[in-house]
Amino acid sequence: MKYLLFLVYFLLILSCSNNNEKPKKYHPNTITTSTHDFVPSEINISLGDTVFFVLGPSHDIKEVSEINFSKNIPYPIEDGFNIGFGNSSFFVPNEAKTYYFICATHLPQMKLRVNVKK
Ligand SMILES: [Cu+2]
Repeated sequence: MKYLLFLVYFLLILSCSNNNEKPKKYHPNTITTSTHDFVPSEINISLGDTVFFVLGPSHDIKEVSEINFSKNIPYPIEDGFNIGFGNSSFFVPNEAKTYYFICATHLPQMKLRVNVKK
């Protein structure tokens, strides 16, 4: 009987600790950061979708033109989307096109394309 009680107690503790260790659930269209990359580095969405960003403390993100993206020039688009270091935010594209983003600190590696289709 004592053994059974111990077993029940043990299973209860185990199930509680499992609940605490569940990984954080992110929205499917979420961009995170890893070392010197956006994860994923390219995402395909539809007009009306929202892209969520969860940036690590050493990363920021700025929207740049396609030319600056390809030449690794961290010059942002005027009135473009941006998020400061380590912040979380979201972006709702208003055009069906490809949006280009960079983390200025980690160019030429850290780039992101958001492909928006109608
Ligand atoms: Cu970065």
